[in-house]
Amino acid sequence: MGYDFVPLSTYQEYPVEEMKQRAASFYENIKRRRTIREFSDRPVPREIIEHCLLAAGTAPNGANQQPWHFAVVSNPEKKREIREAAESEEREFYQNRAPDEWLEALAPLGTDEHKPFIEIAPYLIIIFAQSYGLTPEGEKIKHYYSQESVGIATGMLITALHNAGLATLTHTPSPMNFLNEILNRPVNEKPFLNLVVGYPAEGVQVPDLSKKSLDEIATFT
Ligand code: IYR
Repeated sequence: MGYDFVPLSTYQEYPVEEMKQRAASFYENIKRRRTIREFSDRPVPREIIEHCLLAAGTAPNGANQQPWHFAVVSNPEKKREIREAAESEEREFYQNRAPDEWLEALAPLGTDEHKPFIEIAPYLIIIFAQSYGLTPEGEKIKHYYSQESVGIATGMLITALHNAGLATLTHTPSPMNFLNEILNRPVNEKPFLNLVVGYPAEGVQVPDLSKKSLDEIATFT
């Protein structure tokens, strides 16, 4: 009942010098990625989104269960519904739910409950994690490492979109269960992230922050 095993035919080795160059140039490219909070309404061809989703779908994941669903939203009416529901949760978050410590951590970013980008950006990709699977008969199938798997796929999606020349925002209104209702997703799927996708708004500014050094993030033994 297992898989057939076939020779690995897709792996590509590069000469060491080329590897060094590729590793360095990938870093030079990915370090240009910045989260933005203001988007242009310029349209983006759907084919680009499709290829980036296919890239995300290649992510390593628990038992190859591929426990994800990507709900791509471009419909203005749906975007409006999502904005309204998200802003209402965010209002509650900023006014009541968030502990002072959390608000203090967020203060340097200058975020608030207003989320106009949800309607302005050409695409929202709502990523759902399937906490369990369902057979056609409605029986539950246990999923393994679904959060980790979806996290990895999301990272690959963000990387693929950046590589294509698009900007993203990882938006996490909390709670997000309103997304199941608006997008008609089943109960075994839990919203993981709202990934806002498009071109940056003209003149957009980003916080002048820095990333930790290699010494701070890694040890070699
Ligand atoms: N979801 C809220 C709050 C928020 C939380 C974290 I952690 C951030 O890094 C950014 C925002 C919002 O989107 O405003």
